[in-house]
Amino acid sequence: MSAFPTPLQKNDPQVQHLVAVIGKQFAVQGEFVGGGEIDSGHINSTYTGTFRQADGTLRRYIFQLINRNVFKDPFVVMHNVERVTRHINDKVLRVKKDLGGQTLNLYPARSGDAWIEDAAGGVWRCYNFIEGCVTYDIVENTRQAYQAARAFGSFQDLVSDLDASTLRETIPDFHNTRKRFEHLMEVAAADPLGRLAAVRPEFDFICQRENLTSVLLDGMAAGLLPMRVTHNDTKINNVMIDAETDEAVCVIDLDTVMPGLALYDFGDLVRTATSPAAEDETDLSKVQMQMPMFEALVEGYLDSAGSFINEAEIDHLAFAGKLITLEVGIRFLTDHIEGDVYFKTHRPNHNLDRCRTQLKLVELIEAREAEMNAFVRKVRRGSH
Ligand code: ADP
Ligand code: GN1
Ligand code: MG
Repeated sequence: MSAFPTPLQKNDPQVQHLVAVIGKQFAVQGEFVGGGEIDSGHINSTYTGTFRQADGTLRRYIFQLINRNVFKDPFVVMHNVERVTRHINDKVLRVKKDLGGQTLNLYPARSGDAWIEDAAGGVWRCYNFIEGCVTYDIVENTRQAYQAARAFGSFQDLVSDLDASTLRETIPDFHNTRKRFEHLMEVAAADPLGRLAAVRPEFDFICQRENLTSVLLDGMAAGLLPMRVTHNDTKINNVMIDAETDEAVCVIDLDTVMPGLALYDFGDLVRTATSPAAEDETDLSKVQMQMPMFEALVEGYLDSAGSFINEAEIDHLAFAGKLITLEVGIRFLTDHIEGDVYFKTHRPNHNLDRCRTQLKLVELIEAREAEMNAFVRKVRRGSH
């Protein structure tokens, strides 16, 4: 029996036990042979479980514990995820007549529900494991950037006819940058752990850019930027990329799919795909805004979303990259000052380190924004 290409299995007995206990409550077939933890996301707890089928082959599944601190109502999250996965699967099936590539599917619990609740009240779900693919925390080449952007544009297209009123808001005001800014002001005023003094430069950097936080909200209020059903968490490790061909196969992490601006999705791609440095890199000289990556994102996104997004949206593509990077910088700094209550952290000052890379990237985008806008204009002219 051949091993799987990605080394996900860890021999931690606690993880093995956990996955075995959770796994048997879902309608997955076969005998449990092992489990492992995946620690790339900042929010949920994600595990993989491998099961031997009657014919001897191995099949993997994802078991995920929804973060209840972040998602106050996990059943609302499950409602949306069920709606979205069903919509996409029905549509792909109608158009392609088979599920050809791979799409994300929920496996129900043996009880018939789409989730299980553990003894501690934790809500778990089970997905098919998207095989043959990897996720990248850092993009390696422009092909991956192009593919990821095209995949998120296609995703927006796929959910464009999903009745937004049937989706619930899983995190209120998720991308309301102005409210994120105001929340930072409140947390800084309270300064519960006395951390503000040491982060004055970062705090001041953000305050100097307060005027940016309302730009897209104003565009929305003026009717220039339409609300659409969007993904809202398009960081690069939320798209599964074929390990051999670098083709984007499937968009994952659907917990924040809800009405939003297309620009939030494009902006987060810029944030996570243009720099060769890790989000928590402490050597800030490694943070870069790589123009070829930005160009590939624009091309990939316009290839799939260009037919439905409007002129005002296109005009703000580069700006959205800057804004979402600033927004996530604001969120990391807020969490640092508040005492690391939201994002998972793995070392002291982890959120502060993350904040610093974001603010550095904002600065680099500012320095090249005119060039970025010129590229967008060039592509737009070419497509007319
Ligand atoms: P979080 O909300 O914590 O970011 P994700 O849903 O993004 O959780 O999952 C974390 C990681 O687990 C992803 O970046 C990806 O590497 C892996 N993963 C999640 N779902 C799947 C899946 N269906 N198939 C394969 N890997 C997955
Ligand atoms: C979180 O879940 P994950 O790791 O894909 C966060 C995003 C942030 C991102 C920063 C629900 O994304 O909003 O942009 O971290 N997700 C949630 O890396 O808050
Ligand atoms: Mg994720």
